Amino acid sequence: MRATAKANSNIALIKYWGKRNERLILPTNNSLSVTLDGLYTETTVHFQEGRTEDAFTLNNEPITGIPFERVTEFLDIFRSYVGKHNLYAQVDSINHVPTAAGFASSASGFAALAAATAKALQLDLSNEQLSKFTRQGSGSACRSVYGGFVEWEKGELDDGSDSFAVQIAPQEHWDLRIAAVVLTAQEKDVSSRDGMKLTVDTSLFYDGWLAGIPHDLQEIKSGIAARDFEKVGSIAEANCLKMHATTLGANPPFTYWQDSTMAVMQTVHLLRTKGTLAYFTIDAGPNVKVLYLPEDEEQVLRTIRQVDAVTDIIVSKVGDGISYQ
Ligand code: 2P0
Repeated sequence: MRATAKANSNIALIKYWGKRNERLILPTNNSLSVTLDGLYTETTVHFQEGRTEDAFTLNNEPITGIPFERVTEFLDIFRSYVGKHNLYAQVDSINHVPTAAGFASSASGFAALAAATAKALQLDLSNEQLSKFTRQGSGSACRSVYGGFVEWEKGELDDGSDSFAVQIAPQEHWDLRIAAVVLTAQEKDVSSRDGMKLTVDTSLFYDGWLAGIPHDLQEIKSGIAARDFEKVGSIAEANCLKMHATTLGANPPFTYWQDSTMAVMQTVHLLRTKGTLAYFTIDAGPNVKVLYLPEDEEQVLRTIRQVDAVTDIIVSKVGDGISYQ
């Protein structure tokens, strides 16, 4: 009853931003992501008869408090599924994702945890089923089950049985690069979970956000199918800006951006005015991810490194889905 799984992180080009059910983690809109090969989590789950509670280490450190509770509550979902309510596990994770603001370690973390748990329990799950389990740990994680380009279907049903991710194009479909730009920024003070809830509950702009989703999804999917980088990049950047606009219409208003965030955004615009196709996207934190084509790598990285606040750049290719050791 022991298994190890590795899951890559992912970056949303069409953002998940808001829940219609917080307990089951059901979203208000479909989202679409690229799986990243350079940022991943490896997790071993070992269920042992006779254990009286779970234990969790992250990067070899014992973890308690809320992060531990999220893991053990997630294991409860599997325990209920198999009807073994007193079967506890040792969970050991190694995170290869910088925990700095805006990098979704929860995506690779819960995908690796779900996959290792299912395998340790010898469950023979389809990717759709695994994605549904994973979703209940963290929404964006349900997309990390797959490699390549992935859409999370929000579903319509109250029980969440039709809310899971599907692959829309494999890793080999398109060789894109995604640079995660690390900034000398403060840790975010509004978590993505709290930020999206405040926005759904109070933002005057939230209806506008939802209204734009069908168009953005349709356009980006046709752009991915045609490998039209200008189309995909511009839709992704605009979608990110609309997501962040909702936070300014919330009560109280807030933003994830800092001076350094805007400095990188402006540098990406400058690259485009000089003829290099590069586009940014930003999650619930100050850091920026930049999309570009392999042939532009040197130009893009050299230009971004010139921004004062940039401390590191982590380059990813399009990654694959879950794997097992
Ligand atoms: C995304 N984000 O699509 C969006 C864009 C942040 C901005 O998914 O509450 O950690 O665990 O479902 O998945 C981050 O939120 O939130 C996120 P929960 P999650 O990637």
